[in-house]
Amino acid sequence: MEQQAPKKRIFSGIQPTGNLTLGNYIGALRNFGLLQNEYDCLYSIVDMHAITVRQDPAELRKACLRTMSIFLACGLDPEKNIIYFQSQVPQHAELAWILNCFTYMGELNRMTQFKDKSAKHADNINAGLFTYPVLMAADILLYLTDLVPIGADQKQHLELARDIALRFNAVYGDVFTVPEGYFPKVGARIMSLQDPTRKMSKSDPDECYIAIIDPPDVIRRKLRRAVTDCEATVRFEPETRPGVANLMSILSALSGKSMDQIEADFEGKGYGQFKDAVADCVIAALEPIQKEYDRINKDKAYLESVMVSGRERAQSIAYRTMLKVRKKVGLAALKL
Ligand code: ATP
Ligand code: LTN
Repeated sequence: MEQQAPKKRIFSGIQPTGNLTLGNYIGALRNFGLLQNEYDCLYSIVDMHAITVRQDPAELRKACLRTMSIFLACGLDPEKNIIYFQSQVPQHAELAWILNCFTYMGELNRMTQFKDKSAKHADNINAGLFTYPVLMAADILLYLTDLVPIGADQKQHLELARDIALRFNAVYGDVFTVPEGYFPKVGARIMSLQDPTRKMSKSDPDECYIAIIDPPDVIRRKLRRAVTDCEATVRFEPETRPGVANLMSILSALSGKSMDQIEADFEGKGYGQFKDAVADCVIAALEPIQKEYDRINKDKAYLESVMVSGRERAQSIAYRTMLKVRKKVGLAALKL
């Protein structure tokens, strides 16, 4: 009998900070569900990354469960995918330390997310914020990941993870798989509704983003107030008219329509009609997810069972990789 080739592995992570946004959905989460039949997937709620900025402990715990509920509400099947909390698999921290010793200060200094976040949190520029990309590299490399579905903002971090893997492999032989990125064709970078030159981020003020669990009237209000320009024509000109281009990207990503089609549909129509159409489309796309979310987020016993099984399955892969890494590097053997 012909043997089936093993499935390729996917890994991605989302921080449990605040409420997940439409940007997280279009840029990352939506693709997770599309990949679950073809690949062997791990999706992690990266709570250790979240504490690189100060978090309220009770709120962080709730946000972790909310994030897991959203993963499930978006259609991720916990049998097919390993869904788990990063901090419950200690090998992430262990590998991050080792990879720190294979990463240069100069590389970390170039990371634009570090620059942005240190400007945002000037009173707390901690070492964890600086080495954040190394923990992300550890997340990915720990599972010998082939493919990483992410938004465009994470491209630089993924490049670094690849460089670290190649550097490690050059010294110790083929230990890590060198991962590739998987980016959506449209919507890899959804922009803030209030400042369309910056990415939509869940840690920005509320009116800048649409949360996946925002009620329909809030979604409509936020979109009506989204910053555009005074041209009043629906044309895709991202350089000069980023606000309208962003709304068109949202519409295109969710409806599957091309930019040309959208331009034609709104020929001679004003921004009011256009924004309402975007709102209709967003509300319709999020409605089934919100319904599922309300049901799942109440079911704490179910969430607990997903958490335990995810943790165990992730740990068993992580443990095997670490045995190999520790041996290669020359660390003391673990006696079990
Ligand atoms: P924070 O504001 O707390 O830093 P965030 O909104 O940037 O968070 P993350 O948890 O860091 O969200 O990102 C999760 C995933 O969502 C990543 O793959 C990231 O690339 C993607 N993503 C985040 N924001 C956007 C966006 N505006 N457009 C497209 N993809 C995005
Ligand atoms: N750094 C990412 C979140 C993240 C991640 C990962 C994404 C942490 N570890 C591993 C993909 C793979 C972010 O800030 N969006």
